Amino acid sequence: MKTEVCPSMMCADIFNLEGVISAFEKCSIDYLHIDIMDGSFVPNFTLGTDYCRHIKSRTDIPLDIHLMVNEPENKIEWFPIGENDFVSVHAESTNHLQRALSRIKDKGAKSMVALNPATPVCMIENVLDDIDAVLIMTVNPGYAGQKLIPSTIKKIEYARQFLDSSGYDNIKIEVDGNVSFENAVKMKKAGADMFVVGSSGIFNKDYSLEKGIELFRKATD
Ligand code: S6P
Ligand code: MG
Repeated sequence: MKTEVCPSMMCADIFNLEGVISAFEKCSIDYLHIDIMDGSFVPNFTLGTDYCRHIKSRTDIPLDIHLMVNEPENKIEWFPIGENDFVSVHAESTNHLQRALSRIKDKGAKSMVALNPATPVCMIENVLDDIDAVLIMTVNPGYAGQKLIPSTIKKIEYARQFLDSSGYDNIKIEVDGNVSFENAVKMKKAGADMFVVGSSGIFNKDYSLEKGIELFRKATD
């Protein structure tokens, strides 16, 4: 599958969002990854519904909304989403995973299940018909700037094999957490398709976003 680059907007310069989005448009970025945290499912607060609305009114780049909130099934309708957008919900965040996924589909968007590093891949076994992608967290969610949990590389490999052997080779794998150029090469080899790039990837004060994206694409080609 084609490598898709999804910059993490929580790492973007909040005082220059216009410049950041223009740079991403110029580079034809695939998705804008937007982290939503509720201070309960994860120990932090980040971006919210108004932020998504503003971004959506400014650009046609599809959104990749990562919900790190409890009971996401009751919050999906708060977000401005359409057919090109992805929404991910954590398997650990709800007793009603299938309901949450079908609510995303009801809004016409693409659905994704996110798995914390300790959550096994088998959690998706009974929702394969309800998803377009699996998000393998390669750090524990909550913060940018963390170190990769090494066992997650094997987990990506396992997830790819599991999906392919179950007849779901159309389901993409996204990776999120310490997706540096070096780690991205390993993740790509293991079977990742969508890469959330943050402070260890393209948001780097040593070069521009455009340069960072160019280097990232070269590294994962
Ligand atoms: C973490 C969040 C992520 C981060 C991203 C940051 O809970 O889901 O999307 O924003 O991982 O990237 P980095 O390179 O700083 O780890
Ligand atoms: Mg994220």
